[in-house]
Amino acid sequence: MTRGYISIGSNIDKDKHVPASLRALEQTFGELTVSSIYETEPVGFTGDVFYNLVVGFDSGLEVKAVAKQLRQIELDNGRTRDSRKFAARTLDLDLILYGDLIINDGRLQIPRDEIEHYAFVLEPLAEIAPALKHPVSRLSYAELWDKFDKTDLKQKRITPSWASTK
Ligand code: PH2
Ligand code: MG
Repeated sequence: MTRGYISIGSNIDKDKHVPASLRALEQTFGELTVSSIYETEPVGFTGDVFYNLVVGFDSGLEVKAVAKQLRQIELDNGRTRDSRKFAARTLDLDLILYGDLIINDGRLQIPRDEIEHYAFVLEPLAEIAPALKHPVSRLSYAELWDKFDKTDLKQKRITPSWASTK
């Protein structure tokens, strides 16, 4: 089994798409480790706020098969073919880590650069996997988050009503 981490983002109907994605991921991979939900300002464009979170899972699948499952869950949740990076989206599931795998083949980038660049990925990852080490820098996610420039940080943990009994 390999331990993987997925970054989840939604800024369209997010109170529907985020819980639906959690149910689908649980059906696909079994028990998940789920971070808090962070309400974050869009990075790179102007628009509605996002929910962002990170989940950990275990899988015996090959990495490409995992990526394929995630694309299917996105499509099942209203994701359209507009693949512009800086645009509103119903559901974005990014595989950010898969064990210590390092891959960059034009389609898959693991570990994703976003881990080190975006607080909306790093803070929830550091919350659920503080001692885990980045496969390239070998720094833990707690260390990376500690060093992260938090000037003008525009995100906060929230508890949507659907998550309050978790
Ligand atoms: N995703 C992007 C671009 N900008 N901003 C926030 N706050 N959250 C995201 O998930 C996000 C973003 C591209 O995937
Ligand atoms: Mg993304």
